[in-house]
Amino acid sequence: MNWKNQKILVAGMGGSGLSMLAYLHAQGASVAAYDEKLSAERASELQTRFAGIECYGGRLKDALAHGFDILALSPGISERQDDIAAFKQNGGRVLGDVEILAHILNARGDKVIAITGSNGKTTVTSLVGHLCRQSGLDTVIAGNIGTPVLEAEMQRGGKKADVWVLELSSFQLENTESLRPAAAAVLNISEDHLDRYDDLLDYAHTKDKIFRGEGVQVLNADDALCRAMKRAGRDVKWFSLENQADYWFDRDTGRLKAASDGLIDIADIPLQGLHNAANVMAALALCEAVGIPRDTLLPHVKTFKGLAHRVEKIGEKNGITFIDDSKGTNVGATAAAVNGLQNPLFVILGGLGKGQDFTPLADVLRGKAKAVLLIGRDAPQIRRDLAGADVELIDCATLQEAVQTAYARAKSGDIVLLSPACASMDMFKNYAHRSEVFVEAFQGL
Ligand code: UMA
Ligand code: ADP
Repeated sequence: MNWKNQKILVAGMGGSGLSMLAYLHAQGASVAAYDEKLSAERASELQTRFAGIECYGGRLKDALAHGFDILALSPGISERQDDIAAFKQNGGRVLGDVEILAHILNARGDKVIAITGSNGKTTVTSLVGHLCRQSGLDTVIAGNIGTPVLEAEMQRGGKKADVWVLELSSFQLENTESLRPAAAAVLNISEDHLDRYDDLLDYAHTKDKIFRGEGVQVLNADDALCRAMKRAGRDVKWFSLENQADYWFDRDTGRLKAASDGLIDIADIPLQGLHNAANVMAALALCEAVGIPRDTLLPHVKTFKGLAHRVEKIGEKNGITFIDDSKGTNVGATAAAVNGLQNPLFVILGGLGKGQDFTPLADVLRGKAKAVLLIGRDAPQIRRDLAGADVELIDCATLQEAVQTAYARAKSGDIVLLSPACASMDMFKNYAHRSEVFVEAFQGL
Protein backbone atom coordinates (compact mmCIF):
# COMPACT_ATOMS: atom_id res chain seq x y z
CA MET A 1 0.00 0.00 0.00
CA ASN A 2 1.36 3.39 -0.93
CA TRP A 3 0.68 5.86 1.87
CA LYS A 4 2.75 8.66 0.34
CA ASN A 5 0.96 12.02 0.29
CA GLN A 6 -2.26 10.48 1.64
CA LYS A 7 -3.87 12.89 4.09
CA ILE A 8 -4.39 10.83 7.23
CA LEU A 9 -5.83 11.75 10.63
CA VAL A 10 -4.53 9.39 13.31
CA ALA A 11 -7.03 9.29 16.18
CA GLY A 12 -6.10 8.34 19.76
CA MET A 13 -2.60 9.07 20.99
CA GLY A 14 -2.06 5.89 23.06
CA GLY A 15 0.39 3.21 21.97
CA SER A 16 -1.51 2.24 18.80
CA GLY A 17 -2.02 5.82 17.61
CA LEU A 18 1.56 6.82 18.25
CA SER A 19 2.90 3.82 16.32
CA MET A 20 0.51 4.52 13.40
CA LEU A 21 1.67 8.13 13.38
CA ALA A 22 5.33 7.11 13.36
CA TYR A 23 4.91 4.44 10.67
CA LEU A 24 2.72 6.51 8.33
CA HIS A 25 4.90 9.60 8.79
CA ALA A 26 7.97 7.55 7.85
CA GLN A 27 6.11 6.30 4.77
CA GLY A 28 5.62 9.86 3.54
CA ALA A 29 1.95 10.26 4.42
CA SER A 30 0.68 13.69 5.38
CA VAL A 31 -0.35 12.86 8.96
CA ALA A 32 -2.18 14.79 11.67
CA ALA A 33 -2.82 13.73 15.27
CA TYR A 34 -6.07 13.73 17.23
CA ASP A 35 -6.86 12.88 20.84
CA GLU A 36 -9.99 13.89 22.69
CA LYS A 37 -7.84 14.75 25.72
CA LEU A 38 -4.80 16.23 24.01
CA SER A 39 -2.85 18.52 26.35
CA ALA A 40 -0.82 21.46 25.01
CA GLU A 41 2.33 19.75 26.31
CA ARG A 42 1.56 16.50 24.45
CA ALA A 43 0.76 18.44 21.25
CA SER A 44 4.08 20.23 21.47
CA GLU A 45 5.94 16.90 22.01
CA LEU A 46 4.24 15.45 18.92
CA GLN A 47 5.05 18.53 16.84
CA THR A 48 8.69 18.29 17.85
CA ARG A 49 8.88 14.58 17.03
CA PHE A 50 6.92 14.74 13.76
CA ALA A 51 8.08 17.98 12.17
CA GLY A 52 5.30 20.43 12.98
CA ILE A 53 2.30 18.17 12.32
CA GLU A 54 -1.20 19.48 13.02
CA CYS A 55 -2.63 18.31 16.36
CA TYR A 56 -6.29 18.38 17.35
CA GLY A 57 -8.09 17.83 20.67
CA GLY A 58 -11.76 18.03 21.67
CA ARG A 59 -14.40 16.74 19.27
CA LEU A 60 -13.40 14.29 16.52
CA LYS A 61 -15.94 15.97 14.23
CA ASP A 62 -13.99 19.25 14.36
CA ALA A 63 -10.72 17.51 13.53
CA LEU A 64 -12.31 15.60 10.62
CA ALA A 65 -13.60 18.88 9.22
CA HIS A 66 -10.03 19.64 8.08
CA GLY A 67 -10.40 17.30 5.09
CA PHE A 68 -8.72 13.87 5.32
CA ASP A 69 -8.60 10.87 2.96
CA ILE A 70 -8.13 8.34 5.75
CA LEU A 71 -8.99 8.11 9.44
CA ALA A 72 -6.55 5.78 11.23
CA LEU A 73 -8.41 4.82 14.37
CA SER A 74 -7.05 3.49 17.68
CA PRO A 75 -8.93 0.45 18.99
CA GLY A 76 -10.28 2.34 22.00
CA ILE A 77 -12.34 4.61 19.73
CA SER A 78 -15.51 3.06 18.33
CA GLU A 79 -16.14 3.50 14.63
CA ARG A 80 -19.87 3.60 15.31
CA GLN A 81 -20.36 7.32 15.68
CA ASP A 82 -22.26 9.76 13.50
CA ASP A 83 -19.11 11.81 12.80
CA ILE A 84 -17.31 8.78 11.39
CA ALA A 85 -20.38 7.62 9.43
CA ALA A 86 -20.53 11.07 7.80
CA PHE A 87 -16.78 10.90 7.04
CA LYS A 88 -17.26 7.54 5.30
CA GLN A 89 -20.30 8.76 3.39
CA ASN A 90 -18.13 11.53 2.01
CA GLY A 91 -15.66 8.94 0.65
CA GLY A 92 -13.30 8.78 3.65
CA ARG A 93 -11.66 5.46 4.53
CA VAL A 94 -11.38 4.14 8.10
CA LEU A 95 -8.76 1.61 9.20
CA GLY A 96 -6.66 0.62 12.20
CA ASP A 97 -3.11 -0.48 12.91
CA VAL A 98 -3.77 -4.17 12.21
CA GLU A 99 -5.11 -3.32 8.74
CA ILE A 100 -1.96 -1.30 8.03
CA LEU A 101 0.18 -4.22 9.22
CA ALA A 102 -1.84 -6.64 7.04
CA HIS A 103 -0.81 -4.70 3.93
CA ILE A 104 2.85 -4.97 4.97
CA LEU A 105 2.67 -8.70 5.76
CA ASN A 106 0.72 -9.59 2.61
CA ALA A 107 3.31 -7.82 0.48
CA ARG A 108 6.24 -9.44 2.29
CA GLY A 109 4.71 -12.90 2.71
CA ASP A 110 5.11 -13.24 6.51
CA LYS A 111 2.96 -15.99 8.01
CA VAL A 112 0.33 -15.01 10.62
CA ILE A 113 -1.29 -16.90 13.49
CA ALA A 114 -4.18 -14.85 14.88
CA ILE A 115 -6.05 -15.37 18.13
CA THR A 116 -9.25 -13.90 19.47
CA GLY A 117 -12.02 -14.89 21.89
CA SER A 118 -13.64 -13.45 25.00
CA ASN A 119 -11.20 -15.18 27.33
CA GLY A 120 -7.80 -16.83 27.11
CA LYS A 121 -6.44 -14.66 24.27
CA THR A 122 -3.32 -13.50 26.08
CA THR A 123 -2.61 -16.95 27.51
CA VAL A 124 -2.93 -18.65 24.11
CA THR A 125 -0.99 -15.90 22.31
CA SER A 126 1.87 -16.18 24.81
CA LEU A 127 1.84 -19.97 24.66
CA VAL A 128 1.78 -20.06 20.84
CA GLY A 129 4.61 -17.49 20.80
CA HIS A 130 6.58 -19.62 23.28
CA LEU A 131 6.02 -22.80 21.23
CA CYS A 132 7.01 -21.10 17.96
CA ARG A 133 10.16 -19.61 19.48
CA GLN A 134 11.17 -22.84 21.17
CA SER A 135 10.63 -24.61 17.85
CA GLY A 136 13.24 -22.30 16.35
CA LEU A 137 11.03 -19.87 14.41
CA ASP A 138 11.79 -16.16 14.21
CA THR A 139 8.58 -15.10 15.97
CA VAL A 140 6.90 -11.74 16.63
CA ILE A 141 4.25 -11.54 19.37
CA ALA A 142 2.10 -8.41 19.22
CA GLY A 143 -1.35 -6.85 19.24
CA ASN A 144 -3.87 -6.59 22.06
CA ILE A 145 -1.39 -8.45 24.29
CA GLY A 146 0.40 -5.10 24.68
CA THR A 147 2.90 -4.26 21.93
CA PRO A 148 1.09 -2.38 19.14
CA VAL A 149 1.62 -4.26 15.88
CA LEU A 150 3.28 -1.37 14.06
CA GLU A 151 5.61 -0.75 16.99
CA ALA A 152 6.71 -4.39 16.61
CA GLU A 153 7.12 -3.92 12.87
CA MET A 154 9.24 -0.77 13.30
CA GLN A 155 11.37 -2.42 16.01
CA ARG A 156 12.25 -5.12 13.44
CA GLY A 157 13.11 -2.49 10.86
CA GLY A 158 11.01 -4.21 8.19
CA LYS A 159 12.74 -7.60 8.53
CA LYS A 160 10.62 -10.58 7.43
CA ALA A 161 9.63 -12.93 10.28
CA ASP A 162 8.87 -16.66 10.15
CA VAL A 163 5.62 -16.06 11.98
CA TRP A 164 3.61 -13.26 13.58
CA VAL A 165 1.49 -14.33 16.54
CA LEU A 166 -1.23 -11.72 16.94
CA GLU A 167 -3.69 -11.30 19.77
CA LEU A 168 -6.64 -9.46 18.27
CA SER A 169 -9.49 -7.85 20.18
CA SER A 170 -12.93 -7.32 18.68
CA PHE A 171 -12.06 -3.59 18.65
CA GLN A 172 -9.08 -4.29 16.40
CA LEU A 173 -11.03 -6.63 14.14
CA GLU A 174 -13.77 -4.05 13.49
CA ASN A 175 -11.79 -2.33 10.76
CA THR A 176 -9.41 -5.13 9.73
CA GLU A 177 -10.26 -6.37 6.24
CA SER A 178 -6.99 -7.53 4.64
CA LEU A 179 -5.40 -9.81 7.25
CA ARG A 180 -5.08 -13.38 5.94
CA PRO A 181 -3.91 -15.61 8.81
CA ALA A 182 -2.49 -19.03 7.96
CA ALA A 183 -4.29 -20.20 11.10
CA ALA A 184 -6.72 -18.34 13.34
CA ALA A 185 -8.68 -19.20 16.47
CA VAL A 186 -11.82 -17.96 18.17
CA LEU A 187 -11.41 -19.50 21.62
CA ASN A 188 -14.87 -18.81 23.06
CA ILE A 189 -17.59 -16.18 23.08
CA SER A 190 -19.20 -14.86 26.25
CA GLU A 191 -20.58 -11.45 27.15
CA ASP A 192 -18.07 -8.61 27.07
CA HIS A 193 -17.90 -5.07 25.71
CA LEU A 194 -21.68 -4.86 25.41
CA ASP A 195 -21.32 -1.13 26.02
CA ARG A 196 -19.84 -1.03 22.48
CA TYR A 197 -21.87 -3.70 20.63
CA ASP A 198 -25.62 -4.03 20.11
CA ASP A 199 -25.74 -7.55 21.55
CA LEU A 200 -23.79 -10.80 21.87
CA LEU A 201 -24.29 -11.73 18.20
CA ASP A 202 -23.05 -8.37 17.04
CA TYR A 203 -19.92 -8.87 19.21
CA ALA A 204 -19.44 -12.47 17.98
CA HIS A 205 -19.85 -11.35 14.36
CA THR A 206 -17.00 -8.87 14.83
CA LYS A 207 -14.71 -11.61 16.16
CA ASP A 208 -15.60 -13.85 13.20
CA LYS A 209 -13.76 -11.37 10.95
CA ILE A 210 -10.53 -13.07 12.03
CA PHE A 211 -11.36 -15.87 9.56
CA ARG A 212 -10.95 -13.83 6.37
CA GLY A 213 -8.93 -15.71 3.74
CA GLU A 214 -8.27 -19.40 3.33
CA GLY A 215 -6.34 -20.36 6.49
CA VAL A 216 -7.09 -23.09 9.02
CA GLN A 217 -9.93 -22.32 11.44
CA VAL A 218 -9.33 -23.41 15.05
CA LEU A 219 -12.65 -23.50 16.89
CA ASN A 220 -14.08 -24.45 20.26
CA ALA A 221 -16.54 -27.30 19.68
CA ASP A 222 -18.10 -26.70 23.13
CA ASP A 223 -19.21 -23.16 22.27
CA ALA A 224 -22.36 -22.74 20.14
CA LEU A 225 -21.29 -19.35 18.75
CA CYS A 226 -17.88 -20.74 17.78
CA ARG A 227 -19.54 -23.72 16.08
CA ALA A 228 -21.52 -21.27 13.98
CA MET A 229 -18.27 -19.74 12.69
CA LYS A 230 -17.24 -22.78 10.64
CA ARG A 231 -16.94 -21.69 7.02
CA ALA A 232 -17.75 -23.97 4.10
CA GLY A 233 -14.76 -25.52 2.33
CA ARG A 234 -12.26 -24.57 5.01
CA ASP A 235 -9.92 -26.77 7.01
CA VAL A 236 -11.28 -26.67 10.58
CA LYS A 237 -9.61 -28.03 13.70
CA TRP A 238 -12.01 -28.47 16.61
CA PHE A 239 -11.01 -28.61 20.27
CA SER A 240 -13.26 -29.77 23.09
CA LEU A 241 -13.24 -30.37 26.84
CA GLU A 242 -16.49 -32.31 26.57
CA ASN A 243 -16.52 -34.60 23.54
CA GLN A 244 -14.16 -36.41 21.18
CA ALA A 245 -12.77 -33.95 18.61
CA ASP A 246 -9.60 -33.17 16.64
CA TYR A 247 -8.13 -32.11 20.01
CA TRP A 248 -10.00 -33.20 23.14
CA PHE A 249 -9.80 -33.93 26.85
CA ASP A 250 -10.28 -37.59 27.68
CA ARG A 251 -11.65 -37.51 31.23
CA ASP A 252 -11.15 -41.26 31.67
CA THR A 253 -7.40 -41.03 31.23
CA GLY A 254 -6.84 -37.38 32.25
CA ARG A 255 -5.03 -36.82 28.96
CA LEU A 256 -5.36 -34.40 26.09
CA LYS A 257 -5.68 -36.29 22.84
CA ALA A 258 -5.55 -35.59 19.13
CA ALA A 259 -8.14 -37.95 17.66
CA SER A 260 -7.02 -41.21 19.36
CA ASP A 261 -3.38 -40.22 19.96
CA GLY A 262 -2.41 -39.25 23.48
CA LEU A 263 -0.74 -35.82 23.66
CA ILE A 264 -0.10 -34.81 27.24
CA ASP A 265 -1.33 -35.63 30.72
CA ILE A 266 -3.12 -32.57 32.11
CA ALA A 267 -1.18 -32.97 35.34
CA ASP A 268 1.92 -32.09 33.27
CA ILE A 269 0.45 -28.76 32.11
CA PRO A 270 1.92 -26.08 34.37
CA LEU A 271 -1.28 -23.93 34.22
CA GLN A 272 -4.18 -24.15 36.69
CA GLY A 273 -7.72 -25.08 35.69
CA LEU A 274 -9.43 -26.99 32.89
CA HIS A 275 -9.94 -23.80 30.89
CA ASN A 276 -6.16 -23.81 30.46
CA ALA A 277 -6.33 -27.34 29.04
CA ALA A 278 -8.60 -25.82 26.37
CA ASN A 279 -6.04 -23.06 25.84
CA VAL A 280 -3.27 -25.65 25.36
CA MET A 281 -5.33 -27.55 22.79
CA ALA A 282 -6.03 -24.36 20.84
CA ALA A 283 -2.32 -23.46 20.89
CA LEU A 284 -1.26 -26.92 19.69
CA ALA A 285 -3.86 -26.84 16.91
CA LEU A 286 -2.63 -23.42 15.72
CA CYS A 287 1.03 -24.43 15.75
CA GLU A 288 0.42 -27.73 13.96
CA ALA A 289 -1.69 -25.88 11.39
CA VAL A 290 1.35 -23.84 10.38
CA GLY A 291 3.47 -26.97 10.06
CA ILE A 292 5.32 -27.33 13.38
CA PRO A 293 5.60 -31.05 14.18
CA ARG A 294 3.71 -32.29 17.24
CA ASP A 295 6.77 -34.01 18.71
CA THR A 296 8.65 -30.70 18.63
CA LEU A 297 5.79 -28.86 20.37
CA LEU A 298 4.81 -31.15 23.24
CA PRO A 299 7.94 -30.87 25.44
CA HIS A 300 7.68 -27.06 25.29
CA VAL A 301 4.10 -27.01 26.64
CA LYS A 302 5.61 -28.23 29.91
CA THR A 303 8.03 -25.31 30.10
CA PHE A 304 5.44 -22.55 29.67
CA LYS A 305 5.32 -20.52 32.88
CA GLY A 306 1.86 -18.93 32.61
CA LEU A 307 1.00 -15.31 33.23
CA ALA A 308 0.50 -13.10 36.28
CA HIS A 309 -2.97 -11.97 37.47
CA ARG A 310 -4.71 -14.98 35.90
CA VAL A 311 -5.79 -17.36 38.67
CA GLU A 312 -2.40 -16.70 40.31
CA LYS A 313 -1.81 -17.80 43.90
CA ILE A 314 -0.32 -14.85 45.77
CA GLY A 315 0.02 -16.39 49.23
CA GLU A 316 -1.50 -18.07 52.24
CA LYS A 317 -2.31 -16.83 55.74
CA ASN A 318 -3.59 -19.10 58.52
CA GLY A 319 -4.40 -21.76 55.95
CA ILE A 320 -6.45 -19.34 53.82
CA THR A 321 -5.25 -19.10 50.21
CA PHE A 322 -5.41 -15.79 48.31
CA ILE A 323 -5.75 -15.97 44.51
CA ASP A 324 -5.39 -13.05 42.12
CA ASP A 325 -7.54 -13.28 38.98
CA SER A 326 -7.72 -9.53 38.41
CA LYS A 327 -7.60 -10.28 34.66
CA GLY A 328 -10.96 -12.04 35.10
CA THR A 329 -12.80 -9.04 33.65
CA ASN A 330 -16.00 -10.64 32.40
CA VAL A 331 -18.57 -13.20 33.52
CA GLY A 332 -17.09 -16.02 31.39
CA ALA A 333 -13.61 -15.59 32.88
CA THR A 334 -14.88 -15.50 36.46
CA ALA A 335 -17.04 -18.58 35.83
CA ALA A 336 -13.97 -20.44 34.52
CA ALA A 337 -11.89 -19.35 37.54
CA VAL A 338 -14.57 -20.39 40.07
CA ASN A 339 -15.24 -23.71 38.31
CA GLY A 340 -11.53 -24.50 38.31
CA LEU A 341 -11.17 -24.14 42.12
CA GLN A 342 -12.43 -26.88 44.43
CA ASN A 343 -12.28 -25.31 47.94
CA PRO A 344 -14.94 -23.05 49.56
CA LEU A 345 -14.61 -19.53 48.20
CA PHE A 346 -14.94 -15.89 49.15
CA VAL A 347 -15.21 -14.15 45.79
CA ILE A 348 -14.52 -10.45 45.29
CA LEU A 349 -16.63 -9.13 42.41
CA GLY A 350 -17.37 -5.74 40.89
CA GLY A 351 -16.17 -2.68 39.03
CA LEU A 352 -17.36 -1.51 35.62
CA GLY A 353 -19.77 -4.12 34.29
CA LYS A 354 -19.61 -3.09 30.60
CA GLY A 355 -23.32 -3.83 30.11
CA GLN A 356 -23.02 -7.52 31.08
CA ASP A 357 -25.72 -9.67 32.57
CA PHE A 358 -24.28 -11.21 35.78
CA THR A 359 -27.12 -13.70 36.39
CA PRO A 360 -25.13 -16.67 34.90
CA LEU A 361 -22.77 -16.33 37.89
CA ALA A 362 -25.61 -17.19 40.28
CA ASP A 363 -25.48 -20.89 39.29
CA VAL A 364 -21.68 -20.90 39.29
CA LEU A 365 -21.46 -19.45 42.81
CA ARG A 366 -24.34 -21.38 44.42
CA GLY A 367 -23.02 -23.98 46.86
CA LYS A 368 -19.43 -23.02 46.10
CA ALA A 369 -19.04 -19.49 47.48
CA LYS A 370 -19.45 -18.85 51.19
CA ALA A 371 -19.87 -15.15 50.46
CA VAL A 372 -19.44 -12.60 47.68
CA LEU A 373 -17.77 -9.27 48.46
CA LEU A 374 -19.06 -6.52 46.17
CA ILE A 375 -16.97 -3.50 45.17
CA GLY A 376 -17.10 -0.78 42.53
CA ARG A 377 -19.60 1.16 40.49
CA ASP A 378 -21.77 -1.69 39.28
CA ALA A 379 -22.02 -3.49 42.63
CA PRO A 380 -25.76 -2.65 42.94
CA GLN A 381 -26.50 -4.32 39.58
CA ILE A 382 -24.45 -7.39 40.50
CA ARG A 383 -26.36 -7.59 43.82
CA ARG A 384 -29.65 -7.63 41.87
CA ASP A 385 -28.40 -10.16 39.31
CA LEU A 386 -27.12 -12.55 42.00
CA ALA A 387 -30.33 -12.45 44.05
CA GLY A 388 -31.05 -16.09 43.09
CA ALA A 389 -27.61 -17.39 44.04
CA ASP A 390 -28.45 -18.12 47.66
CA VAL A 391 -25.08 -16.68 48.67
CA GLU A 392 -24.43 -13.90 51.19
CA LEU A 393 -23.62 -10.62 49.38
CA ILE A 394 -21.56 -8.07 51.32
CA ASP A 395 -21.02 -4.48 50.09
CA CYS A 396 -17.49 -3.13 50.62
CA ALA A 397 -16.37 0.45 50.03
CA THR A 398 -12.85 -0.55 48.98
CA LEU A 399 -10.87 -3.60 47.85
CA GLN A 400 -8.92 -3.45 51.11
CA GLU A 401 -12.18 -3.68 53.06
CA ALA A 402 -13.26 -6.64 50.91
CA VAL A 403 -9.99 -8.49 51.62
CA GLN A 404 -10.23 -7.77 55.36
CA THR A 405 -13.90 -8.80 55.54
CA ALA A 406 -13.27 -12.04 53.61
CA TYR A 407 -10.28 -12.87 55.82
CA ALA A 408 -12.23 -12.21 59.04
CA ARG A 409 -14.89 -14.73 57.95
CA ALA A 410 -12.76 -17.37 56.24
CA LYS A 411 -11.53 -20.61 57.82
CA SER A 412 -8.42 -22.65 57.13
CA GLY A 413 -8.83 -24.37 53.75
CA ASP A 414 -10.93 -21.57 52.25
CA ILE A 415 -9.87 -19.46 49.27
CA VAL A 416 -10.22 -15.70 48.84
CA LEU A 417 -10.51 -15.13 45.09
CA LEU A 418 -10.30 -11.73 43.38
CA SER A 419 -12.02 -12.38 40.03
CA PRO A 420 -14.11 -9.25 39.54
CA ALA A 421 -15.88 -10.05 36.20
CA CYS A 422 -15.56 -6.31 35.56
CA ALA A 423 -13.19 -3.69 34.22
CA SER A 424 -11.21 -1.84 36.88
CA MET A 425 -11.10 1.81 35.80
CA ASP A 426 -13.76 3.09 38.23
CA MET A 427 -11.39 2.44 41.18
CA PHE A 428 -7.98 1.62 39.70
CA LYS A 429 -5.65 2.65 36.88
CA ASN A 430 -5.98 -0.80 35.27
CA TYR A 431 -6.26 -4.49 36.16
CA ALA A 432 -2.57 -4.69 37.16
CA HIS A 433 -3.07 -1.82 39.62
CA ARG A 434 -6.12 -3.65 41.03
CA SER A 435 -3.84 -6.69 41.59
CA GLU A 436 -1.25 -4.50 43.35
CA VAL A 437 -3.89 -3.18 45.76
CA PHE A 438 -5.10 -6.76 46.36
CA VAL A 439 -1.58 -7.98 47.12
CA GLU A 440 -0.93 -5.00 49.44
CA ALA A 441 -4.20 -5.66 51.27
CA PHE A 442 -3.20 -9.33 51.67
CA GLN A 443 0.25 -8.38 52.94
CA GLY A 444 -1.31 -5.92 55.38
CA LEU A 445 -3.48 -8.56 57.07
N1 UMA B 1 -9.28 8.32 23.04
C1 UMA B 1 -9.91 9.32 22.32
N2 UMA B 1 -11.27 9.22 22.12
C2 UMA B 1 -12.00 8.16 22.59
C3 UMA B 1 -11.34 7.13 23.30
C4 UMA B 1 -9.97 7.24 23.51
O1 UMA B 1 -9.28 10.27 21.89
O2 UMA B 1 -13.22 8.12 22.35
C5 UMA B 1 -7.83 8.44 23.27
C6 UMA B 1 -7.46 8.45 24.73
O3 UMA B 1 -7.51 9.76 25.27
C7 UMA B 1 -6.06 7.88 24.72
C8 UMA B 1 -6.02 7.01 23.48
O4 UMA B 1 -7.22 7.28 22.75
O5 UMA B 1 -5.07 8.86 24.61
C9 UMA B 1 -5.99 5.57 23.87
O6 UMA B 1 -6.15 4.72 22.75
P1 UMA B 1 -6.57 3.20 22.99
O7 UMA B 1 -7.63 3.13 24.03
O8 UMA B 1 -6.89 2.58 21.68
O9 UMA B 1 -5.28 2.58 23.68
P2 UMA B 1 -3.87 2.07 23.15
O10 UMA B 1 -2.86 2.57 24.13
O11 UMA B 1 -3.64 2.37 21.74
O12 UMA B 1 -4.03 0.49 23.44
C10 UMA B 1 -4.69 -0.34 22.49
C11 UMA B 1 -5.59 -1.35 23.21
N3 UMA B 1 -6.58 -0.62 24.02
C12 UMA B 1 -7.90 -0.79 23.80
O13 UMA B 1 -8.34 -1.56 22.99
C13 UMA B 1 -8.83 -0.01 24.66
C14 UMA B 1 -4.75 -2.23 24.12
O14 UMA B 1 -5.57 -3.24 24.66
C15 UMA B 1 -3.67 -2.92 23.30
O15 UMA B 1 -2.82 -3.64 24.17
C16 UMA B 1 -2.86 -1.88 22.52
O16 UMA B 1 -3.74 -1.06 21.73
C17 UMA B 1 -1.86 -2.56 21.55
O17 UMA B 1 -2.54 -3.25 20.54
C18 UMA B 1 -5.94 -3.05 26.03
C19 UMA B 1 -7.40 -3.41 26.22
O18 UMA B 1 -7.98 -3.04 27.23
C20 UMA B 1 -5.11 -3.99 26.93
N4 UMA B 1 -8.02 -4.15 25.29
C21 UMA B 1 -9.39 -4.58 25.41
C22 UMA B 1 -9.47 -5.91 26.14
O19 UMA B 1 -8.47 -6.65 26.18
O20 UMA B 1 -10.57 -6.23 26.64
C23 UMA B 1 -10.01 -4.78 24.02
P1 ADP C 1 -7.82 -12.39 27.57
O1 ADP C 1 -6.53 -11.93 26.98
O2 ADP C 1 -8.80 -12.93 26.55
O3 ADP C 1 -8.43 -11.42 28.52
P2 ADP C 1 -6.29 -14.03 29.46
O4 ADP C 1 -5.47 -15.14 28.93
O5 ADP C 1 -5.62 -12.78 29.87
O6 ADP C 1 -7.47 -13.71 28.43
O7 ADP C 1 -7.13 -14.57 30.69
C1 ADP C 1 -8.05 -13.70 31.35
C2 ADP C 1 -8.92 -14.47 32.31
O8 ADP C 1 -9.81 -15.31 31.57
C3 ADP C 1 -8.13 -15.40 33.21
O9 ADP C 1 -7.89 -14.73 34.39
C4 ADP C 1 -9.02 -16.62 33.39
O10 ADP C 1 -9.83 -16.45 34.54
C5 ADP C 1 -9.95 -16.59 32.19
N1 ADP C 1 -9.66 -17.57 31.13
C6 ADP C 1 -8.47 -17.83 30.53
N2 ADP C 1 -8.61 -18.75 29.56
C7 ADP C 1 -9.93 -19.06 29.51
C8 ADP C 1 -10.72 -19.93 28.71
N3 ADP C 1 -10.18 -20.66 27.74
N4 ADP C 1 -12.05 -19.98 28.96
C9 ADP C 1 -12.61 -19.23 29.92
N5 ADP C 1 -11.92 -18.38 30.72
C10 ADP C 1 -10.60 -18.31 30.53
